[in-house]
Amino acid sequence: MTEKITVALAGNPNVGKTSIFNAITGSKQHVGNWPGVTVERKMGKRVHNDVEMEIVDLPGTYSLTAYSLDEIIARDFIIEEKPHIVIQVIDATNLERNLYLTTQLMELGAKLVIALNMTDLALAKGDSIDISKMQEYLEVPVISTVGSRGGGIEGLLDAVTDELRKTRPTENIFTYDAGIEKRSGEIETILNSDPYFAHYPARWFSMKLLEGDESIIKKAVESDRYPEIREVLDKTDAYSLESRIADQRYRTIQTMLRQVCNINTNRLSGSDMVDRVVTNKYLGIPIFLSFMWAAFELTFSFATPFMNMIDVFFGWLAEAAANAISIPWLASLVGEGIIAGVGSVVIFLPNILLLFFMISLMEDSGYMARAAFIMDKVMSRTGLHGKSFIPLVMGFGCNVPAIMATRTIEDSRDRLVTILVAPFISCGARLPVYVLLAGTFFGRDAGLVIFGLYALGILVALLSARLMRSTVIRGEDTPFIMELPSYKLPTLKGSAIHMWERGKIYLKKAGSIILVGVVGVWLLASIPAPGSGGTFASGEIYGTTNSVIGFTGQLIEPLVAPLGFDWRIAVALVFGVVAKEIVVGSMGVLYGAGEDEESLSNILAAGAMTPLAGLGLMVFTLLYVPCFACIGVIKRETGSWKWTLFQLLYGTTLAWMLAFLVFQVGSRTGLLA
Ligand SMILES: Nc1nc2c(ncn2[C@@H]2O[C@H](COP(=O)(O)OP(=O)(O)OP(=O)(O)O)[C@@H](O)[C@H]2O)c(=O)[nH]1
Ligand SMILES: [Mg+2]
Repeated sequence: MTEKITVALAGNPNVGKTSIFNAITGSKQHVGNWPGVTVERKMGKRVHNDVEMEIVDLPGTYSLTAYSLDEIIARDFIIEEKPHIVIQVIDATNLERNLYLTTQLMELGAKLVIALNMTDLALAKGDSIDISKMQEYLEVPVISTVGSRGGGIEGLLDAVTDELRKTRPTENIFTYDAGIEKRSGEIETILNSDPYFAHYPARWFSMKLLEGDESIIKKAVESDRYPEIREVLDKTDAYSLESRIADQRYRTIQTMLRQVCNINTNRLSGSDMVDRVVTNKYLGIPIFLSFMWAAFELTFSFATPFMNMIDVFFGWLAEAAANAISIPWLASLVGEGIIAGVGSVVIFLPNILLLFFMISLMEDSGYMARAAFIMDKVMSRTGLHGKSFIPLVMGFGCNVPAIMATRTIEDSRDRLVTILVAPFISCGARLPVYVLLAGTFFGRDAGLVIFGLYALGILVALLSARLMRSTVIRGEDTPFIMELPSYKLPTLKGSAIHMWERGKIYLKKAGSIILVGVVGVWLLASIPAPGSGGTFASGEIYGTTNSVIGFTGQLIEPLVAPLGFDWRIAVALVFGVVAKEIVVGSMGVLYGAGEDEESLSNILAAGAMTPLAGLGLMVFTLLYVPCFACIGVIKRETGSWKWTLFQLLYGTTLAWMLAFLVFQVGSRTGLLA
């Protein structure tokens, strides 16, 4: 019979835990070169040496004293769920900082196996580490790994099963000065005599109390023995105690490192040299903006030939379907509904692939963390944190993980503001709307217009944060501290996988929710409105105001008429709340993109819409109500319907006002008219 165990992957942020998790379990969880990629625990399975392992990937944490939500998730898993084995992943290029967590895991009495990761980078830097000596010193197995390429994984799993067979617990090799040991001993005696504390190792618990860990003190307060514990704690000055403990841990680590490794310190690394340029006071922001601009220019221009190919394919498909199907309503469903609707969305697949390829390069190289660093100065003036910028940049892909990523923000007000403004960051689902409209109306400037919309999204997010920070969500600003990761050369394979995964999600969405959405629109566009008297899906009904959708669309049209939108756009925007791609899909259905095998873009360019309304529609789509998935995650992460509704109302009002401004200023000045 196979044995079943739980193995947790723990460690500092950005050390390669998820890379190792993926290598062990064959999953494709998100990996990125900045701290705070993983914000919830992820499970996977692997059988090795007849042992069935449930592997748990955890968010990164610097110590077992947790501050932000993601750290609390990691810490609670290790302390409360007590995994059979904890694999601590250590960044070999940053041993001292990483071993600090080791000291605490040892105190906790966890069965430890150390994965000494990024050994390739340590080697390239010229460091040498004596692994067997390190193993001897720490008295736990240390396995050298290269997580990103799956190196050393089998050896790591062997070490896990070996360790399982050993009965002796991991020994705590860390000791402190006599004063601390005496206090700790006194507290341990109290803890050991009270069953209330039996769930936690006494040594670890007492050290945490001495360090002044708030959540541990809270636990202790609930016990009857707390007055006695308090008495011991009061004998020493708590402030000096906390730093004394930290000092002594670092001293032990340094003593060990002196014997175990030889670190090359005199090289100014390539990372440092690049950083001098890209985080430069004057150059930083222009460099960031030009990267972004280049990304959208490429996304647009490079994709065009591929888009044309897809367009030709759907044109052919529509013709073939029209010839093959003789039942009129069915032909209309397939041609004007499904092919026109889904086709109008799938045509943007090349743009989506390119966008995600570019995002992946930014994420894996480590540039993203630099962007956060330079933006911190601008952002601190807006009342947002530099740390908020990473979640915001993640929003370029999708706002849902972006909102999840705010879990790394310690201050709850900072976090709330970031969640509320995150939907203004333009996500991949809005890209089809931009590519369609900018491509139709702005020709060669399309890339620039799209860049402008992304920039507008960032600007609105920052200004809104400023506004909220000084009105509804007031509070102290907290300082920004972030470790800059070293640059890593993104692998073509890694970026290609990332791109393909996102492409798959996009296609799946086109085949599911978008398909259902456009068929819904087609159906409502085919059913005669009450009193119009026509027949289902016939020419005089379909897509006109004699249909149910046209009839109701006309009722809401006055709401958007001041923005230059007609009822078709009003309807497309309503359906777009399900998923933003449906804005384009519904337009395809309602403007009759399937009828004469004409593409939606050509129909719009031929006069179905003015360039000005097109620009307004892009702005409106950027800012109005986010999609259902996003609304759901805002509710879950804020835990409040009130704030969720606030976001929806605020965004939609802003969208309306800005689109109104575009249309009114544009039509009065005659620009773009
Ligand atoms: N050169 C090199 N890069 C690695 C190695 N392991 C991981 N990486 C890279 O390091 C970065 C961080 O990897 P992740 O697996 O996301 O790290 P993590 O520990 O899960 O990070 P958080 O979830 O943010 O705590 C990514 O860019 C990886 O490609 C390694 O052994 N060598
Ligand atoms: Mg991770």
